Amino acid sequence: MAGKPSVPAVITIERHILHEQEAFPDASGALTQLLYNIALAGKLIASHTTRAGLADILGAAGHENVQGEEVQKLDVYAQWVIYQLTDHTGRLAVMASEEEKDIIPIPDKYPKGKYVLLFDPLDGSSHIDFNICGGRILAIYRRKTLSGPGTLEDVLQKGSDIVAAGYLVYGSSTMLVYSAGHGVNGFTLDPSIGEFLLSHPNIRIPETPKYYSANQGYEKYWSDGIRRYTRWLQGEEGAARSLSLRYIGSMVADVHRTLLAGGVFYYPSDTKDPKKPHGKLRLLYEANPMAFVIEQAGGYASTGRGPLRDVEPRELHERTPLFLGNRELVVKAEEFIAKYDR
Ligand code: FBP
Repeated sequence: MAGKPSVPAVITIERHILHEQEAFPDASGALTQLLYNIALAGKLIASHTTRAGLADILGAAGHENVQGEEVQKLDVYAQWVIYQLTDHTGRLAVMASEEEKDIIPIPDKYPKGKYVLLFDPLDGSSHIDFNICGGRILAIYRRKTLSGPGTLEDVLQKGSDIVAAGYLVYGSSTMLVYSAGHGVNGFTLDPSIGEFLLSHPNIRIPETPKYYSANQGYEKYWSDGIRRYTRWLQGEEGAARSLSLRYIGSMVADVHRTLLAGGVFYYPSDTKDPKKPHGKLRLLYEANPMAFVIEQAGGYASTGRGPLRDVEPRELHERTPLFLGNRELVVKAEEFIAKYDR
């Protein structure tokens, strides 16, 4: 093309997704379109979170979810947007959400597709009231059942079967970070044109970790192995170095920082709440998708006793202990737990 201007290439998320699809000549394009639906949902939600203080979208919606947690107005909106943008496309067999008690069927009037969408519509939603970033987490699987409406069997899949996963973080800028199994890429929403543009190509977790991230306010409820591991991260227990602590309490934000700066994020099991012996984070909607992204970027994710993505899910809303980040740091957690928490 004559007279090409000397400006950096503008790579929209559509261009990137289509480029990735080229690697699969037999691809139907359904995954491509589904990822594009998810990006569009991200823009709609961002248009609300960025104006949250002005629009009647802050605060509680006045009812509790299946986890017994107070549902935020933004949770309801985010859930509705994702459903509205994906229920009629013929790309999904079934969905499931952290906010919904049961699986979310595709309406009878719409065709059923080959993919399954699991999502946490707005993680850390309670933080948005304080202008602290929240985000959305999602994972896509291929259905296991042959045809017709998807079932629980299609939803209860191991993290190792994930086809694509990612998250949106609604922070100083809105970013979409995802992987379809060929590395991790980050896109920033340019509000002036309303488009996600490639800003962080081929993200790799830095070899030199910088931060550890956990809610140390719960330390007294942690096992001996996890307390010693935390002291090791602080430079004790024979450690060669110490890491600095960063904890926002919004998983998307804490994991995003861990991915870009290196380190470890962990939410272990604890004795704080006998009803939650396996920690707080949900295996299907939070732990597995983030584990897939971190491992696609060269890191590792564990329950503390082994690879997280090998866990066979038994229930829709089961919780799991989670350690993810630089492999050497997560393996060290496994060592401390194996040595002190028999
Ligand atoms: P929600 O999905 O209900 O928002 O809860 C998840 C979460 O907010 C995570 O984002 C975060 O990592 C964790 O809970 C914080 O929990 P705690 O306040 O116990 O440290």
